[in-house]
Amino acid sequence: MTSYAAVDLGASSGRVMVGRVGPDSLELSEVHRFPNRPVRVPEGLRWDVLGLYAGVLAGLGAAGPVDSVGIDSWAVDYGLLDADGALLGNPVHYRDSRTDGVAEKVWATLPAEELYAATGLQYAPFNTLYQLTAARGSAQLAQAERLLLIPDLLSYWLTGEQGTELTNASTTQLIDPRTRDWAHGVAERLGIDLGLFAPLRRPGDPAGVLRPEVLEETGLTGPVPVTAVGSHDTASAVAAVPADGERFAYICTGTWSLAGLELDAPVLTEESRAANFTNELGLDGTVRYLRNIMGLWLLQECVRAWGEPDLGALLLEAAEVPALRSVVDAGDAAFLAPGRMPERIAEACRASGQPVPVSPAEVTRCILDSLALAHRKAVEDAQRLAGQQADVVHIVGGGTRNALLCQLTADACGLPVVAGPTEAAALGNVLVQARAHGRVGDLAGMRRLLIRTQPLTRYEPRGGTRPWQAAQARLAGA
Ligand code: ADP
Ligand code: LRH
Repeated sequence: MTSYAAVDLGASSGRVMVGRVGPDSLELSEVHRFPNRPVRVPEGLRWDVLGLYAGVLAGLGAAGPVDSVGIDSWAVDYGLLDADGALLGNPVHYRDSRTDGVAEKVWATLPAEELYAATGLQYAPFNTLYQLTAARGSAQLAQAERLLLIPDLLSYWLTGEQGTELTNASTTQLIDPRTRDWAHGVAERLGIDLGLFAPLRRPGDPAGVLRPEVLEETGLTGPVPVTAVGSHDTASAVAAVPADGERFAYICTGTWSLAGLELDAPVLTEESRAANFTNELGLDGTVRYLRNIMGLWLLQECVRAWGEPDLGALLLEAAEVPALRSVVDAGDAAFLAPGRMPERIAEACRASGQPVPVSPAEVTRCILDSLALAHRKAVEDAQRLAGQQADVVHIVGGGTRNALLCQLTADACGLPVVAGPTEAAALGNVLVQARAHGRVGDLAGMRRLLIRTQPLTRYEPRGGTRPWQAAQARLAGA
């Protein structure tokens, strides 16, 4: 039996999990969970990265002896370091408004079509490329000698060593998905200095050992290696999709819903760009061909506005509300910023001439119907655009705890849904470490181990997809 600590930082919470891997066993236990709350300061919305690092240290302290540590987190965001290697300010949150209107300026230099053909990344205002453009001319960027993506920054603090892990680097929009290396031409044309980035490393590469001070603070006994994993949480989560030789689609559900297919090569067509599909890089030469959907963020923000009522009770009530009364476009970037979410959802329903949901149960039902509808559209579009069929939809992540969402997704897609594992990102993180240390086989072997060891729930589609087709048409015509 070997043990691996997986640090998994989602946009809503961070956790340190310990995975114990045997020849035919895989057990995951949570040793520490801590909230991840953005902080609004006068200059904008920021991550409390020191608080997160403190949570990581506390988690490692509670983990007990481990053979290795791996870190994954949400994508695109970064910390800047000065010439002494010290952090320059708090990392900017991807929901900060500094990127408003920036994409249009970028496209004036490098048209959106060319940018997509070179990077395969969907348009999202927060792609690192747009963030760096927004930061141009700032005192902080002028002083920066190094840029580290969030998991790489934490890894640097733990080990003293710097690198840029590839799966997460692919969310910067500065990577060519065909060569799986930097898109030098894109960076040059936009005046982005690729010298800011540390050398690329790949999942499974060694990433240093815990510094003596970290060993002392956590009570661990060295040497403890840190191993690069799929440091983009979605890369780790997709690695842990328990699929066995089937033709599958996946939906990683948490703060976001990331819905699509695993491919062998990127799809860089104009049709794919117009449909806003992204080609992020996964394990072993795979491509995560998916669409970003606003996800349970919509519900998180409503629940916050309603004073944190009990989620389980709310979902039971929502299940009793008539289906598909009103739907909103859950892919719409208009829902990106925090605040006033129940009102914004009501406004979107009113604007499209649909009944306006009023009670928390009605708003919740509207959100879940809308998410299921967006899942359907993404799964359908991905198959068409990539020319690859799916017979089953795997749902992983926090949303697997929402049985109503899983069932509605099965109904909307007209396909069986297999839900689980819930902590997919942490499991993918653990398995990549175990593989790097020779304890599990290839990606297919990792997935077979998950099927044998993790609890999964199957949802069969009910009632035909007609009502969903009608709702989709209603939304498209609105
Ligand atoms: P992230 O990694 O983006 O922070 P998670 O994968 O942890 O997100 O998923 C968080 C979401 O999981 C929450 O927004 C919530 O909607 C859902 N969730 C968590 N616990 C429950 C529960 N007990 N019942 C239903 N849904 C839940
Ligand atoms: C999910 C996620 C997603 C990104 C978003 C910024 O946590 O990594 O894949 O698009 O955060």
